[in-house]
Amino acid sequence: MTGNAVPRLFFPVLLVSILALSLSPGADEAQASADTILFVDPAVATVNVGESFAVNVCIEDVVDLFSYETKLGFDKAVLTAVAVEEGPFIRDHTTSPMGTFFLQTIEADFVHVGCLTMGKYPGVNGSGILFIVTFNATKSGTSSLHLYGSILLDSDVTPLSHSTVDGAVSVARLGDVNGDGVVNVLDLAIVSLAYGSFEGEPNYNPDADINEDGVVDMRDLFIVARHLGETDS
Ligand SMILES: [Ca+2]
Ligand SMILES: [Ca+2]
Repeated sequence: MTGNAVPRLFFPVLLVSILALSLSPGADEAQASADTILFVDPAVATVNVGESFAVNVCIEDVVDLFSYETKLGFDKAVLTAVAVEEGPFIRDHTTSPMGTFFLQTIEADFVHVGCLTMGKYPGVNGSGILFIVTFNATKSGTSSLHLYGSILLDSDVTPLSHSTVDGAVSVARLGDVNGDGVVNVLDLAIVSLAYGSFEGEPNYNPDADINEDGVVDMRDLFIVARHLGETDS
């Protein structure tokens, strides 16, 4: 009925499997792939309140990636996760005719993602996109996009060593020139002080040039006016 049923069952099973593997002989021979990086792309995103945007979670320089699991945390005061979809890295490159089994849960402040190659087939080498998360920006502020609890497995079901690099998102309210969370006469005044100025001139203010076309004019004033009264609180 809901998409949550399978993943909720799956993750404990995966954890038990990994626990069992870690107790079995030879499981501590983790392959040293010091250069493998799990990272968020883009590293820094800037969006406006009300916009949705997507980030990729990517892998770099991996050898024999068979399956993985990770969480991606975010600030629920600023962002809401709305969708998670599988990326092409394993899905499009695995030699398994059964492909992959991809699963995800969306929680208030993190997404939990797992992917299995189905059957006994080699893992995938190289770099690419593991999955894509779509967010809605709900309020102005900043949020880290924090990768944690990540486990990468090779085709012997041995954990692969790797590092992680988080991303960050800055959410602005369009028209909130001074960034105080409300669009009001203060923001209009900042635009009017720079009104008529071109980039490079002394009274040009890049914050007031909201559409970033190199001049502060009626277009910028209209953007503020259109959002007048909007507030984070
Ligand atoms: Ca303001
Ligand atoms: Ca402008």
